[in-house]
Order: sequence, then structure tokens, then C-alpha cells
Amino acid sequence: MYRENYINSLRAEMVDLVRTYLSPVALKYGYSDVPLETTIKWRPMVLILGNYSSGKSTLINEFLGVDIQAVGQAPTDDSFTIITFDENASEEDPIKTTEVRDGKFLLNDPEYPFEILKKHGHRFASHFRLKKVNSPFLRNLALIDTPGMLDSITERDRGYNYQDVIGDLAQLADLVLVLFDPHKAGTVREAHTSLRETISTRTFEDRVLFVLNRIDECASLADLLQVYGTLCWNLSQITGRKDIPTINLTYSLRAATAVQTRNPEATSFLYHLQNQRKMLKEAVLEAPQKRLDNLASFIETHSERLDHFLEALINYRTRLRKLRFRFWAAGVSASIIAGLLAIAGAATLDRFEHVSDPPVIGVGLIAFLLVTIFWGIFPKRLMERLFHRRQMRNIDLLIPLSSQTRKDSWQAVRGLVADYLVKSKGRFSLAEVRSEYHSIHRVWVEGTREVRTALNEIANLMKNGGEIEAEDAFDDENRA
Ligand SMILES: Nc1nc2c(ncn2[C@@H]2O[C@H](COP(=O)(O)OP(=O)(O)OP(=O)(O)O)[C@@H](O)[C@H]2O)c(=O)[nH]1
Ligand SMILES: [Mg+2]
Repeated sequence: MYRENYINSLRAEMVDLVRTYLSPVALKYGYSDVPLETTIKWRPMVLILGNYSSGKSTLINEFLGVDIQAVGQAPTDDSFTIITFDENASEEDPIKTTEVRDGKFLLNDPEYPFEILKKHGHRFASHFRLKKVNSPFLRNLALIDTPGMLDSITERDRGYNYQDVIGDLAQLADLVLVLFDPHKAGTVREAHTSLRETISTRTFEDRVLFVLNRIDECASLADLLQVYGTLCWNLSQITGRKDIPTINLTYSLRAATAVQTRNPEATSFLYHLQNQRKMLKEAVLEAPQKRLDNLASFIETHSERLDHFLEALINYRTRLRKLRFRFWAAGVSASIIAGLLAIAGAATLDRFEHVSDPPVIGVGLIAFLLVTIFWGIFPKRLMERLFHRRQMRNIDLLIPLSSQTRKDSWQAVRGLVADYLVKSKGRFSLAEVRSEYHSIHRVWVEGTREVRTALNEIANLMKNGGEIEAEDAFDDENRA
């Protein structure tokens, strides 16, 4: 309980850090259209993907301890369902769906992080919903059940872009389970592509978990090995890598009963794989901890990018200031020369006897002022326009790109910096940018260090006996 509270309060603090320091700057400079915390403010989420009938909904029901999602052999459910905890319902009551909210409501409610899915249109909205359930499994996380993947011809008939929706949901999720079943052990190429596109390579391995489900349907251990081998081969083809990701093995106890009673001898290997089922469940329950890691990476990435964004703006203005200084130095010299020439010219006229005559000085002053004013209008504008054009042409020279990390982070913001410079025409307050830069820099250097220290503390808490608390209704049932 102590660990759970610590995780929750740390999560709230990290979201607050983003809201207070990063979001205002991100919105002001067009780094982001929505407050940065929009996608991270809600609970940790686990996204469950896979072919149709790979057992996604059955697995979810098993986690929850009751049949909440419809299951069936044919493609059963064509909706994306967020399944979350009902804070107001009693955990003493029998587990059930206590409330359902439809997509249109969800996509517009600022309490939830799903605004970014609005762009997928009405068809998607009508296939999106939220269910509240009083299952203790959901106390600290939400699950997302998805429609099964079909062949590519039918995908087109969905009326929204399935791949893009998956990509957006994967960005919100802290853990993505990709389910296979022994019958179709390798048909998720498209899903894999959209996951690759949206989840950064750095965190991909931590966030995506491959699961071979329904293993009870393998006729024997040899059959399971054959299926496992096929899946590994297919995955290495899809990922283009020789090292094979870890594949979790699991099955539903309830669904398996019929198969096992038919052939108890052949499926005795399942007995040795019980720990795999337990490990999968524990991995899912670790989503809140994963959220902290993801939040830490989120803060690191965005504070670093914003830091470089502002550094570029500061350098732009500092260079402009230096150039202006030189420009005015030249301008004042030109005005003085013009003033002196005017005095010399006036003095040669017969009407004046001496250069110190007030009218002669007056002529000199007028010439000085006229040249200064002229200098401050036309040449200044021309100089600034040329300066702006040159900076835009050589935008990569705005900040030093001394390391690969700086190059990567600059690559992510250079277009946005260019947009801002064009939009503002380079007119913004250097003092303001400097003070914003200092606060972002502090978040980047000190904030992220503090966050990582806190994460280490949590990891130590776990090592010293943080147990998994959720009830395993079906396991208990089975034991009985
Ligand atoms: N033997 C066995 N059957 C399973 C297992 N998991 C699911 N099933 C059965 O497989 C069928 C499909 O399961 P669902 O949970 O509906 O699969 P889904 O992935 O949610 O399917 P869609 O929602 O249509 O994409 C159902 O008839 C389940 O009873 C399992 O581990 N073992
Ligand atoms: Mg389903």
C-alpha cells in the first residue's frame, strides 16, 4: 500500500512538473497545440492488440475475474473499449460493469486523455467506448480492448484508419500486449509497423510484450514448440532483427477446460507453464511502475527539446543584437560624417562668418538627425530582413550540434523553430526567452535527476518485498 501511494504521488508530481513548467512554454512557442500533460494526466493504461479471436477479450475477463467483454470464435467485437475502475462503486459488490460512456462523450471530456483521437472521425467515435468496472484489478490501471485485426481488404471497410488509431493508442499506453494464437502465429505486420512508428526505439522493448495465447490448444508439447518456432521466425522477419523478443505463453483456464478434459494426457505440459501465466499478469500489474518510467522519459525528452528550442531563439536574438549594435555604430558614424559635411558646406557660404555660428551648428544637427532617422528606417529594415533570411537558410547553425543526442533532439524541433521564427518575424523578447530557458534547463538537468532518484527508490522498495496485490479470481477458483 505504501509503495502504491508513493507511486501515485510521484506520478502526480511528475504531471504537475509538466503542467507548471513545460506546457506553458510549449503552447506559447507552438511546440505543441495542446497542453503537454493532456496525454499523460490520466491513469496508466495497457493496450491489448492481436488478431481476431486471439483471446484478447477472454484474457481481459480473466484478469477482471468476471465476464465483462463479449467473446466468441468469429470476429466478435469491433469496438475499442477502455475498461477502467469505478471509484464510486463498492469493491464489496459483485464485480460488474457499473457505467458505460460512449465515444462522443469520451473524446470531448477533458478529464480523459482521448482528445487526440478526435481526428479519426465519427465512424471511429461510434466504435469507441468506456466501461467502468469495480474489479480490484483495475485499481491502478486501465485496460484497452481492441477489435481484432482482420485481413487487409476488410480493414478498408472500417471507415476509419485502424493503423493510425492503434498508433495513437500505443502512444498513450504504458504497456502494449500483442497477442497471437497458435492458428495465426504471425499476421501482425501492419500492427507492428504502426507500433514501430509511434513508440520510440529507446522504449520499444520495455513497452511492447509479445504473447502467445491459447497454448492449451496445442495438441502436445511438440506441437507447442513448432508453433513457438514459427512465431519466432515470423517475428524476426517482421522486426528485421535476429534477436528474438521475449514471448510470453499463456492461455485461459476457463476456456481451456473443455480442451483439457478431452485430452488430459497431451496437455499435461501446461502444468509446467503456470508460472508464465502468472508472470504475464504481474507484468500487466506493473503498468503503474512503467508509467513512471515513461513519464520520466517524457519529461527528459520534452525538456531537452524545449531547452534546444529556446537555445536557438536566444542565439537568434543575441546575434541580431550584436548585428544591430554594429549597424548603429556604423549609422552614428555616418550621421556624424553627414553632420560635419553639412557644417563644412554651410560654413563655406558667404552668409556665415564662422563654423560655430548657431545656424551652421543647426544645419549640422539637422543633417545628423536626418541621416540617423533615415538609417533607422530603410537600411535597418533591409538589414533585419537579410539577417532573418540568412538565419532561416542556415537554421542548423543556430545551435551547436556537437553530439548525436543534440542532433536528434534538434531534428525534432528544427521545423517548429523555423515556423516560430517565420510567424514572429524574429520579434520576441530576449529577456523572456532567457528566463524561460533557465527554468526549462533546470527541469532538464535537475528535475529529471530527481525523478530518476525517486524511481530507483521505488525499484528498491520492490526488491524489498513489494508484493502484487490484485486478486486472481480465476486462479482461486481453480485452486478450490
Ligand atoms: N481453448 C482456448 N480458447 C480460448 C482461449 N482464449 C480465448 N479462447 C476462445 O477463443 C474465442 C475467441 O476469444 P475472444 O476473447 O473473443 O477473442 P478476441 O481476440 O477478443 O476476438 P475479437 O474481439 O473478435 O477480435 C472464444 O471462443 C474463446 O472462448 C484459450 O486460452 N484457450
Ligand atoms: Mg474481443
